[in-house]
Formats: sequence, C-alpha cells, structure tokens
Amino acid sequence: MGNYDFKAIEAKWQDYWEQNRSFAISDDSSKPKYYVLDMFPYPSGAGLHVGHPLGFIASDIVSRYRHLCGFNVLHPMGFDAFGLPAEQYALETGQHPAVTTDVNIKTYQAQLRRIGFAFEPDTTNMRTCDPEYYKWTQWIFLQIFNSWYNLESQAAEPIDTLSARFAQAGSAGVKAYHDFGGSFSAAEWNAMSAKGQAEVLLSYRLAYIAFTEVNWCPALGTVLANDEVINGLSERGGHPIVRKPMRQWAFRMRAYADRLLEGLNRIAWPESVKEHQRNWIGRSEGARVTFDIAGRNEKLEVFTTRPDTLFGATFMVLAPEHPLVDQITTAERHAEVMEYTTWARNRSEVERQQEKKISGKFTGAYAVHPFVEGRTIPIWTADYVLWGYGTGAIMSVPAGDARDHAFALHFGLEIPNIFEGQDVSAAPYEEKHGRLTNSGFLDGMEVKAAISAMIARLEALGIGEGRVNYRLRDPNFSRQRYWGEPFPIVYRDGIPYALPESELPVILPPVDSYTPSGDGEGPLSNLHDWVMMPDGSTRETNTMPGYAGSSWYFLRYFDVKNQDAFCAADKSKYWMNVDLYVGGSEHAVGHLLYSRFWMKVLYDLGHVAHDEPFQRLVNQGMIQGRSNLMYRVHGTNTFLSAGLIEGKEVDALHVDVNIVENDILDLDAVRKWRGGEHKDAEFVTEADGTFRCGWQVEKMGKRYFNVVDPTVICERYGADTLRLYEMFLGPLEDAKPWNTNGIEGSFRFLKKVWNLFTDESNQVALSEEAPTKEELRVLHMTIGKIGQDIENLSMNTSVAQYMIFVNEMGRLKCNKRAILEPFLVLLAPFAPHITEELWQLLGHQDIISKAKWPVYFPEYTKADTINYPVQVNGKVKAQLSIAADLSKEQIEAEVLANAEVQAILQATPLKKLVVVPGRIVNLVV
Ligand code: ANZ
Repeated sequence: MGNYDFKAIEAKWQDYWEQNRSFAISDDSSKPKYYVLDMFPYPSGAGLHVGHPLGFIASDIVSRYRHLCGFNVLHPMGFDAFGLPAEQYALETGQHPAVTTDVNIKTYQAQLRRIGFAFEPDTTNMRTCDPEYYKWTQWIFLQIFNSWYNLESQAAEPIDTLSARFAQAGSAGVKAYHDFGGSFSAAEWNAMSAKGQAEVLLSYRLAYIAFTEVNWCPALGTVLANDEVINGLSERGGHPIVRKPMRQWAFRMRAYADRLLEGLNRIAWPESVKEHQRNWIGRSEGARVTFDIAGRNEKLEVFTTRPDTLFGATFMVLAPEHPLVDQITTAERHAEVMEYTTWARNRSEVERQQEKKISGKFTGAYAVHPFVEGRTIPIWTADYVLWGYGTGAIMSVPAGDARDHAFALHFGLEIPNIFEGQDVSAAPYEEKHGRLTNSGFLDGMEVKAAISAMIARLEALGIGEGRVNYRLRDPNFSRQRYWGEPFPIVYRDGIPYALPESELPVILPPVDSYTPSGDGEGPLSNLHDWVMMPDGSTRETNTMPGYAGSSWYFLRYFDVKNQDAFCAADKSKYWMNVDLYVGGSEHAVGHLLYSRFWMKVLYDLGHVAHDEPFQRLVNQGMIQGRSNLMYRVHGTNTFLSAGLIEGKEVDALHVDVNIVENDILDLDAVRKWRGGEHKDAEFVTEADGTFRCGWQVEKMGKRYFNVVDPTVICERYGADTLRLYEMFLGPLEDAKPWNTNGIEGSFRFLKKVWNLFTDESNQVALSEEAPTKEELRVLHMTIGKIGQDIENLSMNTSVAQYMIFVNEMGRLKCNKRAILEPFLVLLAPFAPHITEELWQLLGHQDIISKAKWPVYFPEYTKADTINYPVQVNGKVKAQLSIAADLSKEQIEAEVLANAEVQAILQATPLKKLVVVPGRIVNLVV
C-alpha cells in the first residue's frame, strides 16, 4: 500500500499543465471543436467559496472529456471586472477600484488554479476592465450606434444606408424601427443642416439617447435596470428607488423581439429559462383603437388584446404620465388630478400593479363610443395603467378584466353585466368572455372569431387596426458611475457623435473622488479637462452598465490577443456558437437576453456567422451553506451542548463551521475565536466530553460563518477530492447543502484508487495478464456509463460508478493493466491530478490529458451467463446459471437436464414449461 501524497502530486501537475500550456487551443480548424463556457465571475472581495466552483468543475469535466475524445477544446475563464461592488468599496475606502479589482482577481486566480482546471491559458487573465478588452466593447457599441433596423429585411443595417435612402426618396419608403415623429421628402432631407440630419438619425439609431424615467437609487447614486429592482428596492443593498427622468443611452432591442422569440426554438436551454424570456418579451396580439374625445379635437388611442369587448367598455384609463391627462382634464379638476399624477409617477412599477393599493382620478373628460350612438365613456387616470406599455391608455371592461373590475368596484363605477344571464360579479373573469351579447355583428361568435371580426370592422372604419405589442422594453445602457467603460461619444451642439475608431479605446481617466455629482451625473463629469475636447465638443460622462462587457466576452476568448478586431471572422466562424454554457439561473433575462441581442446585431452587420451565442445552457444549482449553531442559556454566558438543551430557554448563535468537525465544536478554538469573545464562557459538554452543535441549511455567506474556502479543502484533502465530492453532492441542477462531513468518503475512495495501482513503495505493479470476460464487462459498463453521464451532465452518478468499479476490481482481485489503465482515463476528467501521476508511473511518455478516451464495446457488457430463477407453480424453487447465448429450445433442454429440476419432477409430472429468455423459467406441475 502506497502513500497518496496528493499535495505534492497536485502541485506538480498544476505546474506542468501551466508550463506546457497543455490546454491551449489549437489553430487546426480541421479538428472538431468544442466550446464549453462558464459564466465568468465578478471577483468580489470575499473570494470564492466552495459553492462557486460547482459549475466550473462540471464544465471542466466536460472539457477534459472532450479533450480525451479528440476535440479541439476551448474552456476559458476570465473576469467580469467592472461593476458596482468595487466602486462602492472605493467610495467607502478611497481605494481605486482598479487596485481592489486586481487584488481580488489574483485571489480568484490562485483559488482557481488550486482546483486544477483545464482552462485555456491565454484566457485566464482576460478582464473586461482592461483597455485592450474594453476597446472592443466600445467598438461594438459604436456598431450598434451606427446602425438602424430595417423592418423590410428584418435586420440591422449601417446608418449610412439610411441617410442614402433619405437623400434619394425621403422618409416615405423607409420601413424602419424608429421613433421619429414626422416625415420628409428627399428635397427636405437634402436641405436640412448637418445638425438637423443628425438629429433625425438619432431617432433611428439602434443606440439612442432618451430622457426616460428611470429607477433612480439615491443611496447608490445610480440608475438601475428593471431586473435590478426587486419590490421597489435595489437588488443590491435594498435601498429605495424613485422614478426620475434622466439622460440615458438605450438600445432599440424591441426591434428584435420576434427574432429573440424565434431563436429560442433553435437552442437547447432549460424550458424554464426560455419561458422566462418569452414572458419578458411578452408578445401579445391585439388591436389599437382610436376614440374621439367629446367636445375636443384630441384623440385617445388604446391598446387592447380584446377588441371584441369594446361594447363592455365603461370607462377609459390613461397612465399618469400620459400627456393627454394635462390637456383634457377639466379646469375644476385640474389641480387635484395633477397632484395625483405627480404622486403616482413616483411609485414603483411593482407598487402600481398591486391591486390592494387602488388609486385614480376622474379627468372630467369623456370618450365617445364608436358604435353606440350617444354613449360617452368617462376618462380616468390611474397608475395601474403603465406608460411604457401599449399606448399607455386602455379601455376598461370591468366585466372582462379583473383589474378593471377591482377598479370599478373601488370607485363605485358601472359594472354592466354583459354576459347572457350570468352573474358577473361572482365570475372568474379571465374565464368568461366580456362581450356584449346585443353587439349585433359579434353575436354568437367564439372569442377568436369575434376579435378578428372586430378588427376588420375597426379597420374598415379607419378607427383601429390589428397590432402586436411587446412587453419588452428598450433596455437602458448607461450609468452615472465611475467604474465602467467610458462611451466613445462626444456632444456637439447637444447632438451625440461617435468618436472615430482610431481614438479607441477611450481610457477611463483617474479621478480624485468616486462620489456622483449628486444631480445624477457621474463622477466623470467633475473632470473638466477630460470632458472638454480640444475642438470644443464635450465627452459623454455616463459609463456603460455592468452588462456591457459580459454581452460579448464569449467572442473574445478564442482570440484574446487580436489587436485588429474584436475577434477574427474565421475564428468566430469555427468556435461559435458556444456548445455548452454553464451558469446560474439568475441571469435568465438579463445577461442571457442582452448577449443574444448583441450577437444578432453583430450577425446582421456581418461580423459573426451565427446569430445565437449559446447552443446549450445548463443552470447549476446553488450550494447552500450548512451553518453550525451553539446554544447559550438565555441571559447567561453558559453554552449547552446540543443534547442538553431540551426544556431550556436558549439562544442559538452561529459559530464558524471551520472550528467544528462532524458537529463537534473545538472548544480551544472557540475560546480564541473572534478576538476571544467567548474566552470566559462556560461550555457544558455531553457525558462523553464532547460539545455538540446544532445545524441548519441557509445561504452560504460571511454573516452565517458557514463559508468554506475551497483552498482550505484542497490543502486538507486535495483538489481531486474536492472535485469528486462536489460532483457527488447531487444532481448538478439541484440546490444542495455543502457538508464537509461527507468529504472523507471521496478522499478514501481516491486513496483506494491509489492503492489499486501501487505497492508499499509507491511503485505501480500491474499484471500484464489478459483480462477475463467478467473484468471486461465491468470495464465496458463503466466506459459506457461515464461517457453518457458526462454528456448528460449527470456527474453525481458517475462518481457512484467509479466506486462500483473499484469495488468490483477488489472483488475480482484484478490488477491487470488492460483493465486498470483505461479506467484511469475514465477517471481523469474528475480527478485529473492523481490520474496524471499514476499514468506517468505506468510508464507513459505523454500526459493522460492527451490520452484517448477508451472505445466502448457494448457487446462486452453482456454477461456470459444469465441467472434464471426457476418457479414451480409461481414459487421460486431454484436458481439456474445458463449460458447467455442459448436459444429457447437449448434453455429448455438445460432446465430439464438439471438435477434440482429432475428431483422436483420426480414427485409430480410436468404439465407445462415456460421459458422467458433472459428472465425466468416457469414450471407448472
Ligand atoms: C380591454 C380588455 C378586456 C383587456 C378584457 C383585457 C381583457 P397583455 O396580454 O399583457 O398584452 N392594457 C393595455 N395597455 C396597458 C397598460 N399600458 N397598462 C396596463 N394595462 C394595459 O394585456 C393587454 C391588456 O392589458 C389590454 O387588453 C388592456 O386591457 C390592458 F376582457 O383591453 B384589455
């Protein structure tokens, strides 16, 4: 029995892989490629805990497996390095975010290296905050800025093609996704000043400036995206959010709504993530209907998915932000209504949609019902109607829509029973069809048909049309912060212009203070000399948001050193798209949607050959912490072991899991813990002298003292044990608690593997004998199972199979090279260090990482003999071992010739013999 010196072994091979660049990608594009990607980490000050590498280990196993199968594999790992936490820290401590980010990255790199990942060596220092990198983030932004969306070709095109069309034929023939209010002829266009033209183009560019109401977080001094706001509070820090109009960059991502939906059908993602994106995009078919306003010239336009319910509309509602509110509200109501809209605009969207807090005001104005002679409909404003959706105005059908119904009830408005003989007040509204029965042309129709008939009628009258609406908003793309990419944009005369490519990157300048200016402008606006350009133009002082660098990083990994392009076209054609993407489910509609959008723009402009970045997505589950608790008798300084607390009034205190082993507290350590906070406490132990802790599962985090550092585990048990154990914890996609107590099992298993190959002097001593069929059977079952498990990312069951294999070898007393050598290759993706070492000891010149995955022969897995239970009148009386390749008749003959069977038949004659080949023998006597 040898000595498994994992520390020396792991250090040796980590150095070897690094020095020999063992996992560098090759330029040989004749080889099949495999691109396996992890969501790259944001390097936080706390470092990695054992939960973080879970996905990385799974992807590393896939990557090492693909290497062994002969693929050109790319498994990169860089850093998402711009972002709020580093800036928050800078605000608190004055330390430059670049400095703390660099320190954190180095910690991460050291931690990751210790786990023995097969990362592509050129990628492991890629950082989104590196000017070499963000030069291309800025470049891609300019690509988006310099394009427009052509609805005819359903693609982005360079903005020059649009100006050319305007110059030739004016705005009329152009079908674009835009927000330009008017129209112009070619002559008018050509007569416009350069500024005038630039202004018009801004309404067409895919990146544009909007003064939009945003989620402004005073405490963080920044604007947050909708998905960064949870229940009216910032996702980070839980600070309150107010609505504030602000100069923002935004993308016309809505133009891509249908393509973003369609693309989902072509990718292998978890159905839940796809569904999340579909809901986020929120395509809904309906109609726009235009109403006259009694006694006024203005018209009121609504969006409805149920135009067939028009006869049931009893009031109209405008969003508080709707400009018509101010115009149509009658004089005597004006002050009251304006007070209301001011209040309502500052409520968060979530609050506004909660039915409990119904609010609204009557404007005093009326709309005219288009079909019912003399019927007018009161117009209200209420905050349950959102300005950003549809037209920001609705027709309310209390008999058809739950929110409208609740509103009508609240304000005592008319609720007509428009159903035939049904009591609508008690009806579940979504299930009923809110439609007036005496509506003539709709009578007796099903909902779908009625909707179409109504749209046809509206179109014929010129007061409405069928419309598709999307819930998706154009996302904001700017922050009033320091630690992000500067925009390659300058303003002249209030108009933003792109800086020439030759001026990229626009370097983030140093600042003295990270404090936002207070009025919402970011710290860069304080740098007068930087802001003012020599030619009098001024720089954009916003920076790009957190998702800028992560929206395209997967395109850089295979060409990190490229100085001439964000990546070479032939390389992206070869490497994209990502074959397997592993990451957390929290990015479902943020990062994963933005990346798809960027990819599609780059595709339209001809920069990449694919329009979907990630072919297969897997969300790894969260590893929760397992906290330890110690119990203090209430109001005293006496702690009781967990077995002694029954009937006592105790307070549970978290204690550092690192000074607890198998739930037994290290009493010396706890007295020294936290500066000796408990040095005078009394600890009452169990009869056996141990002090036991309680435990509970919760998030892994500093404040629960349940953080386990992977490096500590690697030092104690080794990286191979850590890798194996993380996979063994359970299915990759499940949430599961970390429990250091269980790790011994994985460690013992690897020691067993070591001993299977080595003798007392740590020399490998394998026999050259030919394998038996039984040995081959176990080997090939293992080959088949592991390969399939890795493809299915079912790594926890692989670990079980390894254990079965090693136990079987023990049982069979097998130490044959022909069996054990291929097994090492099978184990290598999970436990790369120990397998490298044994492989070398076996005399191989090349490393195991360059070996070949063993070929699977299913025929070996078939057993030589089959064990048949022999039933007599339904009861099992004997077991017969019969050769597996016999025919039914041969089996019958064997059964009848058997001594045990003959003994039975001596007593009673056989009536019937039934053989189910491969399964069972039945005798009826
Ligand atoms: C009349 C009606 C009758 C409606 C009925 C529904 C049921 P989706 O499917 O989400 O697109 N709506 C339209 N714009 C709105 C806005 N800005 N804020 C709040 N609500 C708005 O839902 C569209 C429906 O939501 C529209 O159809 C409209 O109410 C409402 F029995 O019109 B409906």
